[in-house]
Amino acid sequence: MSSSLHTTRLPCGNRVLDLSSTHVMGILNVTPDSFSDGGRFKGLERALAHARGMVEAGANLIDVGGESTRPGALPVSLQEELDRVCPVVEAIASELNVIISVDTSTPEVMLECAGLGMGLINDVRALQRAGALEAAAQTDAAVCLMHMLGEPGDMQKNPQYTDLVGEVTDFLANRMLACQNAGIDASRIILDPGFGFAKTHAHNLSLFRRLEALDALGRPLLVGVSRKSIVGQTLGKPIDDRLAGSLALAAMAMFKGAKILRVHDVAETVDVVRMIAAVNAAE
Ligand code: YH5
Repeated sequence: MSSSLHTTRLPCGNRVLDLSSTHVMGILNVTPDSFSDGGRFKGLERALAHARGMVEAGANLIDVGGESTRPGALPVSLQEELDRVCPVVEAIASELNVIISVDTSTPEVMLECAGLGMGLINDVRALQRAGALEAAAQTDAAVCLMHMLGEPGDMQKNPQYTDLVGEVTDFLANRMLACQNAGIDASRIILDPGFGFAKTHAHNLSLFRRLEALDALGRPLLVGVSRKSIVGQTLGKPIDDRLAGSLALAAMAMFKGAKILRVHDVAETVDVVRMIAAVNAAE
């Protein structure tokens, strides 16, 4: 297990995340496919029930996302993203004891959700959209900066690196600097190599193998590999058959020092985390 130099508490709005242990972040999609039938109210009820289940299963964070980052997904208007995400954030904040992460690149969504109980801004574009740094700086939420090149629509066309780990590290270091220049203290930041974002299968595997190299940046790491193609391409299995592969990577990520695991299968991943923690705590 790698040692951590960073401090052990991450301020997340009105909550604090203790970084001396590893946490599970449950994924809550609020994209149209997730409320295709039944309309908005049914969608909200269903989202809340899903969030409730994940918290009962041991998730300490819920990641609410209203914009699909799937290649080929249609862009979402500001109003649509607000309409999808805000009611869910508000409902979770009023009912559940959990840190609410919002998967967004949109400054207006960041500002609106900050007032509704958001504790973490999870931006796959690392606050590169116009106004995003300034918006995040106006909140007291933590910020997850993720590595990606290009946009979700074109990122997988032909990703190339001469020094993958070096380039991911430099990108994240530069975004941390941009944050600090905008008034976002490093103590609020967590980092993510962005598995599946502008990376081939070989890139994903070698980046995962060398995850510890990102410790040089001095900030806690979030890892999101649940059900992703890193598992699917290795095992040749469809999305619904990727649980065991995802759990193997969750265990490895924890060993490599990751502090937050972003996953679909919360109960199973929490078992992995608890089991490893028990062995690590033994005499
Ligand atoms: C991430 O890694 N990922 S959305 C394809 C899949 C399964 C899952 C083909 N948001 C991340 O979860 N935020 C997403 O099967 C994220 N880190 C952070 N911080 C993509 C996703 C997925 C894609």
